Amino acid sequence: MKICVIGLGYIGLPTAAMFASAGASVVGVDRNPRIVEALDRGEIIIEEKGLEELVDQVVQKGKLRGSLTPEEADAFIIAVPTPITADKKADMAYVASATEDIVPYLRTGNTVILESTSPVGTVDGLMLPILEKSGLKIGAELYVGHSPERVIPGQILNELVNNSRIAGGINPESSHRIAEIYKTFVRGEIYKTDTRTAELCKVAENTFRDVNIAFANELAKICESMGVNVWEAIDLCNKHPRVNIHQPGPGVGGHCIAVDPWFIVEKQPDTAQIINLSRHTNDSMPAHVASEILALLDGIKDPVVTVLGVTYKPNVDDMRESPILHLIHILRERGVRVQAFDPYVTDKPEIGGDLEEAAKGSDLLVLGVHHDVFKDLSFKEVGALMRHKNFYDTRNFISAAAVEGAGFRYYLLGSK
Ligand code: SAJ
Repeated sequence: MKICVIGLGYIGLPTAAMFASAGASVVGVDRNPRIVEALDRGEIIIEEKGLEELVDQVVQKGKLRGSLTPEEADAFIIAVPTPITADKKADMAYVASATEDIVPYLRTGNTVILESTSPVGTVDGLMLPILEKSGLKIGAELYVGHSPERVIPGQILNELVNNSRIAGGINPESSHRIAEIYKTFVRGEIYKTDTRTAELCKVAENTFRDVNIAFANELAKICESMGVNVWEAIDLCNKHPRVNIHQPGPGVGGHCIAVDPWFIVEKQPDTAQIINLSRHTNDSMPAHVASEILALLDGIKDPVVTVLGVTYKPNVDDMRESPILHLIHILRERGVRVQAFDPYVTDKPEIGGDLEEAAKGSDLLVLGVHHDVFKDLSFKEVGALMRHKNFYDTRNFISAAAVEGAGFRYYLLGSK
């Protein structure tokens, strides 16, 4: 089987490598020559556990190679970005152009699979009219559908193989063919359904998490006013066999959970009330944390804050939609000098460089992201460099005892 994967990002590249390691002959297509050239050397330009080794292996075996343009294949997988515009609408330009790009290479018996997270109706309304230009009979000579990924950055290779997934075809034969293609490497169950259901499931899964986190964040604000520690309360609530409240924090980042709920709001603005409010609740968290921090700095002249961790979540290098970047921006706008340190951000020396530099003269240390390495921080040494020893934890990650023992005042989001 030959597979052509369009888009070599966080999803396309690992997927291409998985198909290749399962024995398929794979061509990975990207418009960015830097990605294609790196791939042909067996290298990658993103950070993901185990991915570079796997890519190198399959490239050496001749099973995976890069290309700037598509080629004839048995199956085409579209894994291009679907970002949101400034007015919170899905930008489907990459899906449209990737679909246009493959049309000249389509042959009888091919399967086209959209992996990119997309608003309901994308396959029917956007892709099929383009694919019809191939002259092939859709559903009889050309099989089409949506099979969204469910993998979590940091665990992509493991989850690609072991998670269950959905095969949503435009007709049963398309669903069947999509399932057979993924079965080559997926060990999880593959559930067949129609295309619109598959599209809805993907955005609903991420929206479930967003709404649940918004609930946790709202509880955090409520607890601050009521003198309750939200973390302890949530922990105890979750001892109930049917309760699973997520964790509060400084906001929701990444290119999935902070984005996908808008795809539902866009299509059903009058009905998607809870979803809309949850997005706004989570987006309000950086400003909420900033106002808590400004209150702590009250009375300090020319305040300096040190932020530990700026990525969108722990133990990854990805800063896309990071709420911590918003927090830093708000604090700077309010006249606070902010110095940041994140050991994962190696390509920006002013952030990835030096904890000592970032802590020098600071009045408050803010834990923005709970990277595992921060557990080993010596608060004694860091505190010695600071002007005032204050510590604010947005993640309930560092114990009060650890920082208070080093002479810090300890503050925690969601508690008073
Ligand atoms: N977060 C919280 N509280 C929580 C959990 C997460 O504030 O209890 C924040 C994180 O700090 C981060 C953001 O949410 O800023 C998103 O992180 P995440 O780990 O929840 O999810 P992603 O965006 O890395 O990956 C999600 C996953 N979706 C679900 O768990 C339903 C993943 O399985 C999807 O494949 C991925 O989106 C995607 O590509 O759509």
